Amino acid sequence: MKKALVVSITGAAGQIGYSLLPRIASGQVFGADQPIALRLIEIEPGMKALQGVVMELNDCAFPLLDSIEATSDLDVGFDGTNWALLVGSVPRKAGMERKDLLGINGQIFVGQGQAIERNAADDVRVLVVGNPCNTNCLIAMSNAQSIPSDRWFAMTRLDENRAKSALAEKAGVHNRDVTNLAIWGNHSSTLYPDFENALIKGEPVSKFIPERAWLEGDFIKSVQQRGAAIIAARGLSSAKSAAHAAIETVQTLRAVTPAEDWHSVALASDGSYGVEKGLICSFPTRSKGDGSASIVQSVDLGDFGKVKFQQSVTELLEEKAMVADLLPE
Ligand code: NAX
Repeated sequence: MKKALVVSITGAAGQIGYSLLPRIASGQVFGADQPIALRLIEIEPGMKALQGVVMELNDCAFPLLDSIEATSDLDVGFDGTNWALLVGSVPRKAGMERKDLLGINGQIFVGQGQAIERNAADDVRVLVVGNPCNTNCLIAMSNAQSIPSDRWFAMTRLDENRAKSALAEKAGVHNRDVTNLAIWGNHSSTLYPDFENALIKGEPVSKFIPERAWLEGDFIKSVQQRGAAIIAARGLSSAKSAAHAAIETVQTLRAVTPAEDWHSVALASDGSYGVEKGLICSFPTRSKGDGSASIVQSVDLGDFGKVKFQQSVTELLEEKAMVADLLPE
């Protein structure tokens, strides 16, 4: 048997955690021969619900699940962690400004970044899901400076999947026929789903969907607002699709991306496309299968895409400025 891989998950008693945990424990994410040690992290008020989640995981009797640690102590939760999935955060409440949300969650990610730095395994990888995920990731990364910046990611895969599904439906093709769909920028209502470089059956999207006005208008809006549409329909925010996207993000980082395709994840900019170095921004990326990703170069965004991307990068810079006091030099 291989040594157990330590996977830490914050917000483990939440909705996304509930969908995510059985899939990790069953071997779907890290492989059918990879034992898993789960470290489930919650804040005190979530600990009782977390005990229930642990009981259910035990009742699944997963052959690959070596151990479960349920804790509100970050040093215990990130002890020896190989993969830290930072899902928990405080949701935006009525009347709360974006700046307030950034400040409240920012404090959480300072502590989590520091605890990861103190406790994680040498090969740790971190995926931030909790919103605002790009800036939360920036804060955690900035507070864990001994961990290389290429280990930190924020999730935009759900936006990629939403965009693919919307294009497939409009074009009357299967989701798998849509490839090379990159999300550029922030995971927020400014994100840019790049329909100009996406392909359907290997051909430009415009061949299947000639209505440029729909692509520039309703399509982009529907991807940007999909989270709100799910809340309106379900009364709860996206959870199953978010958990699935987190799983696909990890799987993609651990596999070689086919040379002709790419996937979206937000990662520390290396200065590509004029984005400030270190800003956690979503790009088209490929992985070599080693748990890292590199930004695909020379994608031509076109005039429309450049404007949209710039708007989202500007928002990321504004968010960064709002949390400047949480970012050590
Ligand atoms: P829930 O409110 O169901 O669960 C969140 C859990 O996090 C709660 O159990 C809470 O007690 C816990 N928590 C809060 N602060 C914590 C802390 N400091 N340490 C540990 N646990 C903490 O939310 P859920 O639906 O699971 O969503 C989780 C996060 O994912 C939210 O921030 C949400 O906005 C974000 N999302 C991000 C998406 C993305 O694409 N990046 C999409 C889905 C989702 O909206």
